[in-house]
Amino acid sequence: MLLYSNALSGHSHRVRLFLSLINHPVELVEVDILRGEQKTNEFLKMNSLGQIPVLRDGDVVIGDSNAILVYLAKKFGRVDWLPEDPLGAAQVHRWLSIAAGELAYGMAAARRTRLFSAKPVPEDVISRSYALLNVLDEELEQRDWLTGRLTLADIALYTYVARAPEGGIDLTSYPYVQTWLCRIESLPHFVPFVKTPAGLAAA
Ligand SMILES: N[C@@H](CCC(=O)N[C@@H](CS)C(=O)NCC(=O)O)C(=O)O
Repeated sequence: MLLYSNALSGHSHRVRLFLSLINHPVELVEVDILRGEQKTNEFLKMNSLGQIPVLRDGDVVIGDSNAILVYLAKKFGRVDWLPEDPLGAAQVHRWLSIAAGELAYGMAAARRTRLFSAKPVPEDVISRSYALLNVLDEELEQRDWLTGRLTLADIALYTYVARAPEGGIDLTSYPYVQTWLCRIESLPHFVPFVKTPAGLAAA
């Protein structure tokens, strides 16, 4: 199994984290996204959107971090991570949508702006980030895990919430979010995501 990824990519880390937690080996292929390796003709044949991560599993090639998480859970029959009952499945998919929506255009975008551009983080990105943090903190006050038990939902949200301070988003007023991050970091086989200079300066 090969994972085309980049060490600075939270979407890539999401997949690496899940593979590590289920103790499945993967070979990482580093894609230099700053030099545009994800836009070469060869790469576009794997993912026409020209994005990482991409998983290659024999003849199977899948782009999109959340799609890869679903593939892996299904392939390994891990109904603990992706329940099959209608409500359990819907609860996980709700958070996968939030990861691809409010999280991607909020905390992930804030970090990307601070890391890769000299421009300030736009106001709408900041307000979207705090709106999601308010929702997360309220929900995590009621339960330890996003859907009530540890699932792909927690994995999909973890990385960019953990590194929100790198985008200038302050987590100190969100105690339940912080406890949830620690809970994930305490799992056996947890692999950390890189801390960038922007994050270290913010810490
Ligand atoms: N929805 C995609 C988003 C992936 C994404 O935004 N990847 C970024 C790196 S974190 C990327 O490939 N950026 C380079 C580009 O878009 O050219 C997923 O979940 O995998």
